[in-house]
Amino acid sequence: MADPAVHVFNDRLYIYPSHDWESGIPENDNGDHFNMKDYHVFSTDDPMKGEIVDHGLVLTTEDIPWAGRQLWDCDVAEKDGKYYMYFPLKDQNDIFRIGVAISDRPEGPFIPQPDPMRGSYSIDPAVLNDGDGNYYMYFGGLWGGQLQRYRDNKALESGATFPADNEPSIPARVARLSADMLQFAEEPKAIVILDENGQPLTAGDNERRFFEASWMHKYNGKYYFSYSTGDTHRLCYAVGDNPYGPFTYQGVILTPVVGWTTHHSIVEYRSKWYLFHHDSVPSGGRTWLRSLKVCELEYDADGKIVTIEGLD
Ligand code: FUB
Repeated sequence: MADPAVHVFNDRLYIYPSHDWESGIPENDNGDHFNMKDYHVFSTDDPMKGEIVDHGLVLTTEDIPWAGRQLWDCDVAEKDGKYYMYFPLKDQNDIFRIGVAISDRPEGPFIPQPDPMRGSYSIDPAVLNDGDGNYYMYFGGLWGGQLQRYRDNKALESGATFPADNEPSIPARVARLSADMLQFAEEPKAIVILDENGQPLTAGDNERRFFEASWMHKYNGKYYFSYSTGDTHRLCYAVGDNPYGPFTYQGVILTPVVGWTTHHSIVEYRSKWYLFHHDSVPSGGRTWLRSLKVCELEYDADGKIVTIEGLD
């Protein structure tokens, strides 16, 4: 399992990972080897030492009418007693879109909507419940995640375009969700990450710029946007005053792990903070066969996250 999205529902931790398997597809920069086709849900009341319950198969591509291939990182949000699973999946034209599936229970099974979200694109949806009735989706991913194919929420006629190294990097996106949780309530906006001089991170700043795997959590009233730097294999974060940003770069949460991808979620449970992530140690480094990990996460007195060593 990989790409854990973790939330507390009814005082229990629910883990929504991707489900890796050995499909035999050769590895390439488009991530074709991540050929996942279903999800399981897990739960526990003690992430470090407790029993982890596997709630079984909760959604498969066979149930999704518009499915092409590659069910990547999902997330789940609760509203008014219903649970909404957001998942990226390539449609039958091999374009990533984001779909929604609904359940009455956090452990599923989830019933998919007949069509993807209108205007959705790219991968890795992560949803913040801001606690005031508003829910925000953060999404996007470069290379195989296709984010480089879009500008201003429109597909580029020229196909993929990457900025020059000294230009602002391609940003993640955020959009508030509609009251029924099924669509964007507004045009997605760019997540701007500023450096220590108040300038947007540049495309050439590979060790700090956004690549994929958005996550958002709140700590002491601040908004912590965290993400993977992809080809430099770090989990980094930036802090802002509101769900849209801008966010100012703060540092590294997790140094590189075994395996190409790095992906995470951060959650508070029973007064402790946890980092969930994955690596490819149990599969002997096969980057498409990942396993979940969890450790405690600490903040210093200034609210900075203490960096965790990925190879520990
Ligand atoms: O699991 C497939 C992709 O790999 C995810 O969507 C990315 O975040 C990376 O972990």
